[in-house]
Amino acid sequence: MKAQEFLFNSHGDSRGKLVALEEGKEFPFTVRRFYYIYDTLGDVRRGFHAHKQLKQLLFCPNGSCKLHLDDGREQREVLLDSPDKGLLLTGVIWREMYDFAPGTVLAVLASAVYDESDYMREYSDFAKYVKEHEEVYE
Ligand code: T46
Repeated sequence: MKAQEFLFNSHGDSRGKLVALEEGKEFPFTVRRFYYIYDTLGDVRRGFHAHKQLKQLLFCPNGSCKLHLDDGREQREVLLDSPDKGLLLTGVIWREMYDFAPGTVLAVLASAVYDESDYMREYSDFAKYVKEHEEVYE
């Protein structure tokens, strides 16, 4: 699966901590968009889509949430529960976000501006697309 969980380098001292995210280091694309999700409810899932081209780096600067990932072959659950944990998504991956703790902010660096035509919001469309583009996994 083209999904990678990793820890950011956190520069800590007696004043607190600082994380820097750089193109070519923490993410392999130019950032064209930044967005964040907040005021979520613990028992409300969201997402339910896959992207055709978009690459993203996700992290929670505050709070925590889980992600259900599915690339059509493998499924995985990821927990983002610390500001220094990142999740890099570079493949065609169905995602659902859930179990949001109160006060969570889910932040996303993205490789393209918003384009609804890049979304597959029906699981059947995603499954068909993955079958038709199997070479993306090779
Ligand atoms: C993703 C997950 C992690 C915009 O107008 N511009 C934007 O850049 C975005 C991201 C959304 N919107 C609009 C489209 C919808 O009317 O905001 C509304 C909520 O978006 P959506 O239902 O797609 O939100 P999520 O939480 O299901 O998914 C979002 C991102 O859309 C998606 O790229 O990977 O967060």
